[in-house]
Amino acid sequence: MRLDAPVLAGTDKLERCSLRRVVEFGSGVGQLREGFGSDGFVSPVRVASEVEARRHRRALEDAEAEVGPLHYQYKMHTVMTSPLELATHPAMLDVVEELLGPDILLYNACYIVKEPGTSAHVAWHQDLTYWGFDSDRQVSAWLALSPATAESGAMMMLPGSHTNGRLDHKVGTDGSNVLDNDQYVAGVDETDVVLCPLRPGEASFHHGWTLHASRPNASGDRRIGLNIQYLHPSVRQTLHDLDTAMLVRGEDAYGNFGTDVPATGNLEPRAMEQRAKREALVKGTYVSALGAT
Ligand SMILES: O=C(O)CCC(=O)C(=O)O
Repeated sequence: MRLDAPVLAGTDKLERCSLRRVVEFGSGVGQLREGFGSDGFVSPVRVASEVEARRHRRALEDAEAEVGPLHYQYKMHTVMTSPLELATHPAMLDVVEELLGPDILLYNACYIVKEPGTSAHVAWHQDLTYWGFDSDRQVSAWLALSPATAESGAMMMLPGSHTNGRLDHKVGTDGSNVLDNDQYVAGVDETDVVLCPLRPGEASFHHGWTLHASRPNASGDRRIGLNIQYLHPSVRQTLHDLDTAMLVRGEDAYGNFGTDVPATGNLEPRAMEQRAKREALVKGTYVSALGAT
């Protein structure tokens, strides 16, 4: 495993850090906006109950039993009703509305699964570096479907890093970095890192320039999250004219994206074929967007 950054002092420090910034939805939307504006993320926010989260985990695992691993596959909300339901959950959209405004496009929903006892990890990176968008009116959500803890490799965020804009990314050759091009930001100072532990059904929300990463899963359970990206409709794709999204709240006065079709069933072959085509297009453009060394 290569993380290209100093080793953290220990999980105690991480857990203490995380307690400084507990935000419960309902404690005041101003607080959400304020935390997001100053830190570049808010966490944890309860979006679904643990019972609901268990049901959604089962939906994923039933699908995996049918078609194999679904880790890091794009636009899963176009082929399965469970991620669509979560990505359009009113509690989820209420938070996104506070952060992005009343008009919301759903761009992507993608499971990120770190199996127990593997070296899979996520290196320090910024999301917006490689999506090709012309603006940062975007929010990333990460909804836990199993416990995300210090042991299982919960996400770590660097508060305030979103104010520095785009940082240089390198492209590595480490197969255990979950990211598509093994991209990473080198030499991140982890002194002020905040761990974002989540119970099933809780979510974190981060800005596209926020530096974030996660360690391997050393627990006995799978660490499963649904990663969801939302955009303001004014955002434009600069790499090509073929990108798609789905209006999930408010209005789209811009028409910058083609339309993703929401899943009406599970793993329906035509929808799966379309999803695979979209994924090939998106992933094919990332390398040029990355402009990494
Ligand atoms: O799943 C992880 O640990 C990292 C996810 C991530 O990079 C993201 O949600 O943007």
